[in-house]
Formats: sequence, C-alpha cells, structure tokens
Amino acid sequence: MLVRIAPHIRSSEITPKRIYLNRRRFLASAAAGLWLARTPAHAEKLANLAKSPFSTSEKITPIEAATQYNNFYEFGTGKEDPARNATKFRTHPWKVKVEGHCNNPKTYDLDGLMKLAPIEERIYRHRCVEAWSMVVPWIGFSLAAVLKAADPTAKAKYVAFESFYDPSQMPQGRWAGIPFPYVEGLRMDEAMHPLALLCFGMYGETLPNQNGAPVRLVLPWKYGFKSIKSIVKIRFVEKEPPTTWNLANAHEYGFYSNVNPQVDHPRWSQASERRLGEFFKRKTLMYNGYGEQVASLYNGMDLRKYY
Ligand SMILES: Nc1nc2c(c(=O)[nH]1)N[C@H]1C(S)=C(S)[C@@H](COP(=O)(O)O)O[C@H]1N2
Ligand SMILES: [Mo]
Repeated sequence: MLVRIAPHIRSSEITPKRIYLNRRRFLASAAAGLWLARTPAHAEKLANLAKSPFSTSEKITPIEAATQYNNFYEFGTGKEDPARNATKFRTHPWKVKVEGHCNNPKTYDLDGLMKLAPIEERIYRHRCVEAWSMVVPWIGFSLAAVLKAADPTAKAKYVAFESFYDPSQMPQGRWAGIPFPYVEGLRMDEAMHPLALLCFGMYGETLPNQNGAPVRLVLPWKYGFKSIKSIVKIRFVEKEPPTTWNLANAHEYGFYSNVNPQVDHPRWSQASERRLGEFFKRKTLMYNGYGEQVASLYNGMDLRKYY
C-alpha cells in the first residue's frame, strides 16, 4: 500500500498513560520553576475581556495540558511536538485574506482583524475525534463579525479556510501523512452561528504558537479537527470545500464532523471521552453539549450520512 494514512488516532490508546506522565511532569517542572517554553516571547495579556453567556462553568483544564498536549501536524504528529517545534514560528507580521463571493474582499493585518469586534472570553468544551476533551477559556469574537464585514453575495453557500504552511518553518510536516496547507470548511449558516469563534487567545493571553497563533477557529460542537489553526485565508465559495482530514481519509472523516456519541468512528467508539487530567471516562454529549444552540442547523439531515 502506498497510501499512508496518518495515525490520527494512535494516541487514543496511549492517552491515559501519557496524560498521567505529562501531569507528573507539569507538576515537577512547575515546582522546579523550569517553566520556560510555555509562551512565546511576544505573548501578550489580553485584558478587559467581556464575559460570554456561552461559557461553561465546568472546571477549566490546566493551562499546561492545553498548551503541551496538542494536535498541530505541521509541527509533528506527536502530542508534545507542537509545543517543542513551534517556538520559533513567525506569526508577526500576519495577514488574513478574506475573498471569494463577497462585495467587500479585504486583506487584514492582525490588528485590523482584531478590531472588528470586542474580544470576549468564552469557556468552551473541546472534544477531539481521538476521544479526549478539555475545557478552555478561549478569547475572541464570533466569526460572523468578519463574515458580515465582507458582505457575502447570494453565491456564498460555504466558507473555506486555509492555514499557513511553510515547510522551512514546519519541516516536521513532511512526515505528517496529511496534505498541507491544512484546509477546512463550514456551511454558511454554521459559519454565521454565534458559537463559531474566531480565536486570538486563551487563558488571558494571545495564543501560544502550538495552539494556532495568531488566529484560529474554535467550533465547540464539532470534533477538534474542524477548528483550523493559524488561518491565512477565508474564502466564500459556492460548493462544499475540501477539508484536510476528509482528503486524507474520506471514509473516517466527513465534512460536518459534529460531535455525535451515536455515530462511531470506524476504528473506535465515540460514546465516551477522557477529559485531560482526569482518570475516568465520561459520556460524550450530542453536539458536545451544544445541541440547544446548534441542533436546528441540522434539522432533517441524516446524521449517519452527513457525519
Ligand atoms: N492547521 C491545523 N489546524 C488544526 C490541526 C492541525 O494539525 N493543523 N489539528 C486539529 C485538531 S485534530 C485538534 S484536536 C485541534 C487541537 O487544538 P489544540 O492543540 O489547541 O488543542 O486543532 C485542530 N486544528
Ligand atoms: Mo483532534
């Protein structure tokens, strides 16, 4: 077989031990005052954050787990690779191009983009398709703010997103087994949904490189791989756009990828999940617990077919 499917899941089997070991290391290194590489030199505090009614009151995952146990395949497929390999990732200056079927296409620099709406803190659950989850205080505003500013035309039925990719800064990407640049997409009504977050920070600061600096999506009702990192392009399109994990393995990863405990991944169950830092598994909730807000987007759709 020439086709090598990226081992998106390997980790699920070894997660418990890994997390356990990681936790011990967090505690040990924190105690020893060796906490060096957690945030890049240009990490900035983000103050005066509005609170969001969408926030959960569940226990927030320790910052060390959320910033040292990552999926960012451009920087390697190991969970600890992104934190280690992305330290020199250049995210300044940064441009985001908004284009396609809209009356107001525009290329933003990061400051311009951040000024489109007041930033707020949103504490969301995040559920990876690998059956681990976390609770993260993200910072940003609804993606809808950028989309509305672009004034999409009637032809804009979907929104396509593209990540930054530079093999010279991301040499580990060559062995990731998935095509780059990483691409994702949403149907227009999903993209306009207020829960869809354009994210610039977490835990009170700008995003660490390994978490998708300087700007990413966070889509809490979908599996984590929809939440594309380090975005450079947002494009309004007519047809359902290609998405990276579907290109890599269409049988296992669909376009919608809504969290659904009743539809198993071909190789493992999605009925339960492990919260980072916890030992026992918990039940996975339909739409990751955001059904009240988003279920109506999928009325009448066969969720086994549109997985
Ligand atoms: N560009 C890009 N975006 C990405 C990924 C990736 O490999 N490359 N991984 C995805 C997956 S599988 C998950 S679970 C989340 C992880 O985000 P986190 O590392 O901030 O927890 O990012 C998503 N966005
Ligand atoms: Mo994921």
